[in-house]
Amino acid sequence: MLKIYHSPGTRGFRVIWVCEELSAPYEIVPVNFAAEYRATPEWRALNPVGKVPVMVDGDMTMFESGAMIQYVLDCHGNGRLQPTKDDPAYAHYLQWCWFAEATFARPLGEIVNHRRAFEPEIDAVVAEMKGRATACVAALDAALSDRFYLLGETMSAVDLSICYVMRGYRRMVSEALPANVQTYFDRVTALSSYEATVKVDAETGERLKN
Ligand SMILES: N[C@@H](CCC(=O)N[C@@H](CS)C(=O)NCC(=O)O)C(=O)O
Repeated sequence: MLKIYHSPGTRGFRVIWVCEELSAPYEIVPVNFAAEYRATPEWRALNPVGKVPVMVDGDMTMFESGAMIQYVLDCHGNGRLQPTKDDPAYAHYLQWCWFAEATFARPLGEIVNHRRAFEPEIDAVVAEMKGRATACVAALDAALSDRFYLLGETMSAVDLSICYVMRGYRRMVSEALPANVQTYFDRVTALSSYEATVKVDAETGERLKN
C-alpha cells in the first residue's frame, strides 16, 4: 500500500489525483505543514529538504511529486495515463511533465516562498513571478488550440499535473484563464477523480485539526 504524506493544498494533491484516476491503492498520512515541524529530524529523515510531499512504498521512501507520479504510473498504471516510448507523443509527455514542475510551478512557488520570507512583500518580485507564470499559461493556451489534452485526444498524467498547478495560478495570479486553457481546465477538473481528490485533501485538513 502506498503511503502519501500530504498537507492540504500542497503538491501531494497531484499524486493523490493520479492514484484516484488509476484506482491505485494508497493511504494518506497527514503532515503538519508548520515550518517548525518540517525542520524536525523526524521529518528531515523522510524529506531532507523539509518539503512536502513524501511517498513510502514498503521500504522505499521518495520525495519529488513528479517522480512519485511516474512511480505510480509505472507500478500501478498498466499503461494508462502515459504514452509508450515508441508513441510519437512520448517526447512531449516528458516535456510537459517537466514543464509542470520546473517551469510552471516554479514562479508560483517563488511567490509563496517570497511572501513567507518578506513582510511586506516586494511588489516588483511578485509581479515578475506572476509574469513568468502567465507566460506559461500563454504557452499552454497555444498548445491547446487544436487539441483536447496536451498530448492530443488522449488524457495523460501531465494533464492532471498541469491542472494541479493551474489551481495555484488561479488562486495567486488570476481566476481568468485564456479560452483554450479555461475549456481544458474545466474538462480535466470535471473528472470524478478530481472531486475525490478535493475531498481527500479537505479530509486531510480535518484530520490535522483533530
Ligand atoms: N519539486 C518538489 C517541490 C516540493 C515543494 O516545494 N513543496 C512545497 C509544498 S507544495 C513545500 O513543501 N514548501 C515548503 C518550503 O519550500 O519551505 C516536489 O514537486 O515535490
